[in-house]
Amino acid sequence: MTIRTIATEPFDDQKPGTSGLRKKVKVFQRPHYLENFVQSIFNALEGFGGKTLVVGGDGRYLNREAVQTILKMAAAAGFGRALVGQGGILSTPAASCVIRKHQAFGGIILSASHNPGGPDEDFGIKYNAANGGPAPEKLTEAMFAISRSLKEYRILEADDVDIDSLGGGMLGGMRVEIIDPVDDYAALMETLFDFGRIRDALTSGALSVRFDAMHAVTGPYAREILENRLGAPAGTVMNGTPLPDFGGGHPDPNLVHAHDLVEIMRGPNAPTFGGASDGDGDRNMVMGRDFFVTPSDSLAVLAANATLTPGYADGLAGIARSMPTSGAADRVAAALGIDCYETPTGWKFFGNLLDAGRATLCGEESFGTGSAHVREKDGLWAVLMWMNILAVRQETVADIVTEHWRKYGRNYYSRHDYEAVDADAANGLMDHLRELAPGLAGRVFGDYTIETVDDFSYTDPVDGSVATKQGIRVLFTDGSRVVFRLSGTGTQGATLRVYLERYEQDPAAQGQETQAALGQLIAIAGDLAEIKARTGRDAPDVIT
Ligand code: VG1
Ligand code: CO
Repeated sequence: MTIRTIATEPFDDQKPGTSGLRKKVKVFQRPHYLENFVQSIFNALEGFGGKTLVVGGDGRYLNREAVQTILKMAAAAGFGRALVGQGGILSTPAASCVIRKHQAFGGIILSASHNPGGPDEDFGIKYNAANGGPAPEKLTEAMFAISRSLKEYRILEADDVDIDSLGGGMLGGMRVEIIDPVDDYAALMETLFDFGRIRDALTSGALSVRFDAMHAVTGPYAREILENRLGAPAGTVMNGTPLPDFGGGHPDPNLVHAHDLVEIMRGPNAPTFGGASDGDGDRNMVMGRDFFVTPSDSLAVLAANATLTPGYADGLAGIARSMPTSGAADRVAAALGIDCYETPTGWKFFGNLLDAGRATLCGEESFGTGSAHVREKDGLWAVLMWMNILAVRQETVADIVTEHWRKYGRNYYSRHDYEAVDADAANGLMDHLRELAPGLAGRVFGDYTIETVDDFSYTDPVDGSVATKQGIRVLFTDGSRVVFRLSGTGTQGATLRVYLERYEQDPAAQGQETQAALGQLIAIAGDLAEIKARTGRDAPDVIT
């Protein structure tokens, strides 16, 4: 087998976003496009000779072909061993788990997460470091810089590897091991949660569950853990076979896209608990009977109840949440007397806090929750933590959450997304807000008075790195907020995200419908940013 050096031309658009490089499949299918980016990853790394690389993805269209290319390039680059999920499958949290457990140098995960899959949809690739977490910005910037002047890549000339059969073999000088994608992850979950207690609750009927894998990667994980290990009845996991196009849907667990589950949870004979996860298994949505839990509230409730689960029985070191996530968790942290960190959007900003032992639980409003057990957000982990808490407390989800509000207050919260907006219009809207910002303090809008307006910037308390322009925050005197940000994961035009939050301490006023409770703030956001005039949109595409 020979290593070939292929001459190539650089691309100028291989800049990783919030979570890796995401483009249309057709872009990744351009000659050399994938290879160039993989070589840029390797060129940005040092000292991996003879070390282990983990490779897997969410099973979407192009996953299998990309795995083959990456293996041949990893062998050419000098990796000593590759661990590959059988069939090319590894959920994002499972990849993080495997990297850590097997002390790999790093891993490449193939996914565009909750974005649709298929020949005309999205593909993505991201690099995770030895701690199992997303490459920090310094590294993704180095990859991007390299990609802009790359002149050649190296690839082993070899037959494709059989990635469907467990076992090992050599690919040039690199050993390839095909591993069960679920084993290591399921074993880790057993160390964190009381499987016996959850099994008893499921058997007695105190707890009943449906899990929607949305035709994406968590199907095999949820079947093994919920049905085989915890004894939930067959059929508990729905849409459980990963499909290259996710059955044509958006594998995004929210009230809009996880409609199969939502219908069941709102229907007659609903189970006591429902969960769903996204394309690559790192997001989660949780519901009780006819009761939706916002991701921000979920983080707060998990934090407040963490000591009921074996993995967190000794308490939490701290909590971290992304800036747009509601402040519900901050109130729990204050009550527990632990630190709460506010980071920019994207899981990569939690890595240092987790590595340094400063935070134990982390969360994002975008249906992402996780802990120090891996370095990614983890959908099934959140579902299992809820199940463990429900098995112990034996109360309904609705009762647990409304009691939480009574104790800590309720943070009414919603995100409005305007998708595939003209990029210039979206950037113009953000510039307009930046221009307005200095003159806004003290302005009164209905019941609300603006306290300050800023563009969020973050200094990492561990390594001192600084991230600027992370979202425009309009902060009101009563603690309410509106945040404006442009998405860093879209593949078409720009997506404007408007985050709205209002705090309500009075239990008598905690039962309002969310959009109604936020009505004034929604109107203020629209006026300030001139959303309709600038985007041409009357209403958001997705409200979560
Ligand atoms: C979105 C979410 C962010 C999340 C990111 C990756 O990013 O808002 O919270 O970390 O997706 O999640 P953006 O830049 O589009 O707002 V996933 O499950 O898509 O990897
Ligand atoms: Co995801």
